[in-house]
Amino acid sequence: MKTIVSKELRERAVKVMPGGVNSPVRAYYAVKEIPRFIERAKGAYIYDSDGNKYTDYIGSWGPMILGHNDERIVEAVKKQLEKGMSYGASTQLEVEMAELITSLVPWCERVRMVNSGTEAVMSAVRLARGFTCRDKIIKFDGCYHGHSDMLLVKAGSGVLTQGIPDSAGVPANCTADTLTAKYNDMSSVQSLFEEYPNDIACVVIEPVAGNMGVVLPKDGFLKDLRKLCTKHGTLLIFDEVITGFRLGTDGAAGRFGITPDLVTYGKIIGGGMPVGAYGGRRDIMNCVAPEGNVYQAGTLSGNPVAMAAGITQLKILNEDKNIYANIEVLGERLRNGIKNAAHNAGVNVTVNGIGSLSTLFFCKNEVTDYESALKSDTKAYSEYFSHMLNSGNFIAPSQFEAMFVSAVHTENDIDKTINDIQKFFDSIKN
Ligand code: HOZ
Repeated sequence: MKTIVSKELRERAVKVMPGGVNSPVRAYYAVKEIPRFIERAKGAYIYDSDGNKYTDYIGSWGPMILGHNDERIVEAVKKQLEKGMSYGASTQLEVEMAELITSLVPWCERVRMVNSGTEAVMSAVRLARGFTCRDKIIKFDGCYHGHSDMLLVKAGSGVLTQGIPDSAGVPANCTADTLTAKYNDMSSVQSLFEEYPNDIACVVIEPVAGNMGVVLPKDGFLKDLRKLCTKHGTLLIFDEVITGFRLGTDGAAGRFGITPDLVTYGKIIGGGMPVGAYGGRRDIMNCVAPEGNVYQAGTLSGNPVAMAAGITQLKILNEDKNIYANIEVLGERLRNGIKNAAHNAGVNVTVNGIGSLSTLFFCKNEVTDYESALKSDTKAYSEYFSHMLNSGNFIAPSQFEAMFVSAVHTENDIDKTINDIQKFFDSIKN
C-alpha cells in the first residue's frame, strides 16, 4: 500500500500542529502506522491522498449512518450554501430541527442547538447544576463526554488511549465536584448517593458506552440508575452523542425504555456537519437563557448549513425504517463473523456490540467496564490494526473505540472484512 503522500503530509503536519492533528485519536500514537490523510469518501468507502481505498468502519465517529456523501444530504447542503453559510440570527431551519427532534423523541420537550458533543454535555451539566442548585456530578470511569474540564476524569476515548484520562491543565477545583462511579456497578453509585444524598446535581452516562470500546449496560442497570436519580432529585443525563439516532430514532433511551431528564446529541444530528444539542424536560429547559438564568450561547449554534444537512439525515432515518433494520443485520453479521473467525483460529477475544456498533477486544474476559476494558492487549490490537488497514479496512486506531456500520455497507463488504480478520487471527494463533 502506497503511503508516500500521507508520509509527506505527516511531516508537514507535525511541524505546525501538535501531534500533526486536530484531534489526538487521529495521530495513530497507539498503533504503528503512518496516519492516513483522507482525500475523499463516498458511501461505505474512504480514499486517502495516496489513492488507497478502504472500507470505512469509522464513519466520522458515527454520523455517517447513510454512508459518506449521501446525495440527498449533499443536495440540501448545496441549496443552503447558495443562500448563505451563517447569519448569527434565527432561521426556519433551526425551528424545523427542534420540531423534528422533539417529535421523534417525545420526552425531549425542548432543545438547544450547539456546535459539538463536548459543548452539549458541558451545557447540560451546567443546566443540571443551575436547575437543582447543586454542584456535584457523577460520571462513570471510561465514559467520555468531550473535553470540558469537569468531565476529564477517568475519561475514555483518546485520553484513555493516550494514558492521560485525567488531563493536565485541569485545575483541581474544576473536578472537585466530579464524583466517579463504576459502569454497570450500582453499588458504586449508591455509595456516592449515601455520602452526598442531597448534593448531586446529575448523573451523566453514555447509556451504551462507546468510548472505552463498546460496553453494554447490564440488565436493569439504567433502570436502577433512573430510580436512584428520581429518589434523590438528581437529574439523569444520557450522553447519546454516539447512540442518538443510531440505535433508532429515539436512541438508547428508546431502546432500553428509560426516560432521562436531559439528553445530549452530537455530530449525528448534523449528518456529519459540526453540530451538537441538548434537550429534555420542559421545566428544566425553561431555565436556559434567555428564559432562565443558566447562560449558554453561540454564534454558530443552529448553523443553517449544518441544520440543512442534519434535518435531511434525520428525516430519511425516520421515513425509511429499513435503514435501522438493515444496519442492525449488518452489525450482527460482523459480530458473528468475528466470533466465528476467532473460534476457527482458536483465538480468545471478546466481541461487544449492539446494532451497528461493535468492538473487538483482545482479551478473553467479558468487558463490562473500564477495568475489564483495560485488560485487553493493546499491542495485539495495534498489530490487528496494521493488518486491517493494509488490507483495506479503515478502523479505529485505538482499542477503546467503536466500529461503525452504515446503511450502504454491503454483505460483501462485511464478509471481506471478516475474511481479513480471519487471516489476522490465523496469523497469530501459533
Ligand atoms: N471517541 C471519539 C468520538 N466519540 C473519537 C473522536 C475524536 O476524539 O476525535
